Amino acid sequence: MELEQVYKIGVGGPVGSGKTALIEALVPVLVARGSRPGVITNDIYTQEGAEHVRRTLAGTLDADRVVGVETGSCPHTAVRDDPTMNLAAAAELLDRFPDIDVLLFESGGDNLTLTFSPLPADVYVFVLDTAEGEKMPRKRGPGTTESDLLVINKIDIAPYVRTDLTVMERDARAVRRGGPVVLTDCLTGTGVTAVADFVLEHKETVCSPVP
Ligand SMILES: Nc1nc2c(ncn2[C@@H]2O[C@H](COP(=O)(O)OP(=O)(O)OP(=O)(O)O)[C@@H](O)[C@H]2O)c(=O)[nH]1
Ligand SMILES: [Mg+2]
Repeated sequence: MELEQVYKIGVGGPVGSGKTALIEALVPVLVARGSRPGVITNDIYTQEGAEHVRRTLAGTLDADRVVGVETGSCPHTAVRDDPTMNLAAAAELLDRFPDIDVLLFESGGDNLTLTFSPLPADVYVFVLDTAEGEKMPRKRGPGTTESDLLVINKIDIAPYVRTDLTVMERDARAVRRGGPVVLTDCLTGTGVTAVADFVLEHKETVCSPVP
């Protein structure tokens, strides 16, 4: 399949919020629903994300369908300002596995300002987590307000980090003016079905042929 025809999911968010964990929880659901995914991770100097995904998804996703991009600079630039490295990695992955119909791009973890270039993302999922504090949505970074879907992850540890989940969710919905928000625990899979529902519904809109 050509890159233009493949449904592309961009996953961004602050360092350690659970982007990799979300992909690792989401891919088995997508596979169970008939998708044939490939994964591209971004880290500054390493393949940490890709190696983690390969280990966790062993038995579900062929390790060769996971590619690590080493951005060498601020990871934002590689998915927003100049996505050339990601597009090249995707084209090479599709050459090897032409059956891939969904590509997940994980941005390197950074801050609240990330947005994705539309080239590697037909749908943009931004991941916050409860340990960052319940004020995070109120800071209104573009990732929080402009993403297609906001995920608030690590709901399991909210009580231990004194985050009031009700407040965090309420503020997230308010700054997104009603835009979708899903609460997850990506280690147990809570909420991940709702993320899969959202991205697959979105796919129908994005990938339906122009009349
Ligand atoms: N308790 C809990 N821990 C989580 C959850 N999701 C991820 N973690 C843990 O949080 C840490 C960071 O998760 P990652 O998935 O690596 O986060 P990331 O956003 O990909 O990190 P970077 O790519 O380095 O920015 C790991 O130790 C995960 O096991 C969750 O829902 N609950
Ligand atoms: Mg990661």
